[in-house]
Amino acid sequence: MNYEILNTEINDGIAVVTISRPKAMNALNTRFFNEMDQLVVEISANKDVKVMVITGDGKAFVAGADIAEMVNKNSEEGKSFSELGQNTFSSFGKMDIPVIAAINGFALGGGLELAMGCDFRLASTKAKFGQPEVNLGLIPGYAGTQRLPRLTGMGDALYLLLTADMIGAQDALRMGLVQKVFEPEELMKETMKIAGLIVAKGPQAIKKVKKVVREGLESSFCEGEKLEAQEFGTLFGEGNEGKVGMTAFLEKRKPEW
Ligand code: CO8
Repeated sequence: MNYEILNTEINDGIAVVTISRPKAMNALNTRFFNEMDQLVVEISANKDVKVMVITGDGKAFVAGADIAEMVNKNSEEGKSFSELGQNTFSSFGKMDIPVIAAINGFALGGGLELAMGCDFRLASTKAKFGQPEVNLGLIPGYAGTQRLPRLTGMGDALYLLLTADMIGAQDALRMGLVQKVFEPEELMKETMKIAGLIVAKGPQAIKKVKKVVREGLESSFCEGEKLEAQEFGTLFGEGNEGKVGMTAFLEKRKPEW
């Protein structure tokens, strides 16, 4: 595919994907979703990539779904556009590798929903967050109504959804919407450091942490425990990662995955 909106650079096991439609504040259109779906397939098939980072070009991370594209949609088309984005953002959670959002600027509406589909979020002190859909007579359509309360709790989620207030990085940190905040010029450097920590770990263990946490949250505690025990067990046995990691520890050397 010829990518027009997504620029990808792969170095040292980390794929940095930059969303670039700066004239429209990186707003999400159909072309974006088609490109992202294809990229997820390609990155998932590339065994050299251990972490994916998503960031934005210019002063926005993503300022939402493309309002100019949405304005003329009818009810059926609106629903399809919602499902298109829901599927794309859910696909990040199904990838074996962690997906990190590096939020450089505005993360509004669909932009915040994109970030919430990632495994965790790092932000610049300049980042701004909000769900401004009610300003437009809309509600979030890319699972924002579902992911936001799961991340922040119901009070902060309903505050953001009902008031459309745009908040800064420190408030987002307090709400648990982002995990760390850095000065703008440090954001990518620090993101790469954090991604590098993950690259060095056992890839099977990383994959299973993500799977057990995500699937566990969708099931009961007891079912989650069973899944954990089952996946824990798979890491033992000849040649499996647990043996490699524990043997390396006992022999006082670095593991070779
Ligand atoms: N869609 C399309 N174009 C946009 C968007 C957007 N979401 N955001 C900004 N732009 C465009 C502007 O129209 C402007 O274009 P032009 O230069 O041609 O006039 C350009 O980007 C620059 O924007 P501004 O001049 O407004 O820049 P400012 O720095 O003054 O303001 C803001 C930046 C605060 C980000 C402002 O642009 C803004 O408020 N944008 C809209 C934010 C918003 O409401 N986002 C939510 C959109 S709805 C949504 O995301 C729902 C998701 C679920 C959809 C479900 C499917 C049906």
